[in-house]
Amino acid sequence: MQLTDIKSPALKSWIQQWSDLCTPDQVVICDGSKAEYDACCNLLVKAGTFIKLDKKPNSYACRTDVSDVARVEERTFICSETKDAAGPTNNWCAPAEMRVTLNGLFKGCMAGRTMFVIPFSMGPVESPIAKFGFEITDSPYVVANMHIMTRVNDSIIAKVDAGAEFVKCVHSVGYPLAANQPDVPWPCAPIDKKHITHFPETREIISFGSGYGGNALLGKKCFALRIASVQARDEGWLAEHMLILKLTSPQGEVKFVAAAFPSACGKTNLAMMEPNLPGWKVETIGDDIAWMKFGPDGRLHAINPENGFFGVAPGTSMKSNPNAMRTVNQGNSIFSNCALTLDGDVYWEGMDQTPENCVDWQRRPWKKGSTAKAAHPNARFTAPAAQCPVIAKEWEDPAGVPISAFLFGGRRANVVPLVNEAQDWEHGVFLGATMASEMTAAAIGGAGQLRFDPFAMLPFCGYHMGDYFAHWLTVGANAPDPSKLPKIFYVNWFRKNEAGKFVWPGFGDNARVLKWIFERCSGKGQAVATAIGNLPAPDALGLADLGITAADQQLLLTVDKDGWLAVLPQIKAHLEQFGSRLPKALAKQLAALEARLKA
Ligand code: SAT
Ligand code: MN
Repeated sequence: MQLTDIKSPALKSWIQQWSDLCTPDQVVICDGSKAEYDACCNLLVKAGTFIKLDKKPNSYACRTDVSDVARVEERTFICSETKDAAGPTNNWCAPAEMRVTLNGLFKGCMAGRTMFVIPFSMGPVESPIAKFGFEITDSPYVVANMHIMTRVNDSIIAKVDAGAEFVKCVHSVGYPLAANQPDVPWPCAPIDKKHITHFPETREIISFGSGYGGNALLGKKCFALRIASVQARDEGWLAEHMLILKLTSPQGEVKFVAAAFPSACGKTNLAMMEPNLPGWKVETIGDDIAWMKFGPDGRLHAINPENGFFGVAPGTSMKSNPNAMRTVNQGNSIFSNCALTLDGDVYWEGMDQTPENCVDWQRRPWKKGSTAKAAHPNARFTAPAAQCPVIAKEWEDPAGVPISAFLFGGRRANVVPLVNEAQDWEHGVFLGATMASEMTAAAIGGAGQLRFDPFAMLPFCGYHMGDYFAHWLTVGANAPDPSKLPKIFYVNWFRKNEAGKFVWPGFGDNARVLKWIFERCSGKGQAVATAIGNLPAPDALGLADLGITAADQQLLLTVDKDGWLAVLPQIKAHLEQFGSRLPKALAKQLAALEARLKA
């Protein structure tokens, strides 16, 4: 396919305009084929970016520049027309001003490189919940990863020619090549030149200077969360930072659950969990993002807009997440910033076996027992979702799956019990809006200070967070049948006792909590109403065989009123930052919680 074959004037002129500015050597319209994927990987092997693995079929290890290893939140901007529209939790820049900056940065930035134009769909192409995007990029690493993470398909061009909408994504590594200048294995720009920018009103993403993860694979956080959250607000649906799982009871009854947790709280592990409960089954729909709309049945239906997993490698093992290991072991995967074993496999901290020797993520020799990390802590695997041995058969259903329950949670050593059911939708929105994790002693603020991450959307909401809360309330209020709204729960797998030990085993035993949630959604499952919500009745979780002491069970299953009263001022201060845009209903919820705790 050539640029001249594209009929849509909007698409064609957009590509032409960027190619004129970036001056690449050539423009390639991608088709999503296996041949194209292989060609990109071969190109990357030749460039020294990729190393083909001997031990995993069709898989590659990749090392980035040491300065380009994670998302850069301080270089991420929401360029809405007004600062107020971006709200207090986003970096804002006036769109006109940012466009001047970006024009300067992009001028000639693809010299000596190929400009790829990637047509992709977030979600199954035929789904009424899916959306299309085009990503312009000068990085074959991005093309290869987008092949796994999204549905790259040139049939989307005909749909856009026929009038379908698309989100415009532009990316450059920001490392032009002069004539005869040799390339480096990981081209990128210095930190002060990196810009991850979003223009919500025009549904545009423009990203400069980084080749990594969420900075460069623009379908993921930039489109599927920051831009999609704005589309969802405008169009009356939800774009959320949530895993989606399918839960089947021993009787064969099925419920779908979506869960929002901040980074490093085990979303991928929960999505692929092997239950420690005979007869119960967990299968995966998605591990990071959920898009949800009401279906004709009046229920909220979710799709996973992604096509693969971009999972954190360190800590992933046959013990913590066997199904993730089985997924990557099938091959067809890209490993970024992992260590390389001498026999051509990857290694990371927390894996089941540690090799005597390997080459670390910075290409230095590494020995077992070394204090330095072999893999970067944010090392990632990119793997096709279809390869997951527990992928649910419904995962590509264009209609999405009907959600019965939402789970929210964070890492809380104190105060917050194992599981708590919201009294109703509005109370559930309050729980989502006040989601928090404790900061460790190492972080600024110190131990015991809460870091609030509402709905796990803090770095991903493309507009004012106060308006986002209001949107959640509106979705509940406008539900075609309020009795069919998902029930909302708050969970905490990370409670510790006075000895500083985790009191909940987690992992496969989290299924016991899922079981109770399942039963609550069926109108069964015993609960007691408390000041903070509905907690499992004694024995409702059936913990007898877990060997948890009575004192520790108390921590998991009762309300620490003094602890709650002590954190209320932090919750209050958190909500107050949204000023007049904090929905009245949430201020009311806070006052009611305080009254119940003091009663
Ligand atoms: O780099 S990503 O944004 O894709 C992953 C993450 O940081 O959560
Ligand atoms: Mn995520």
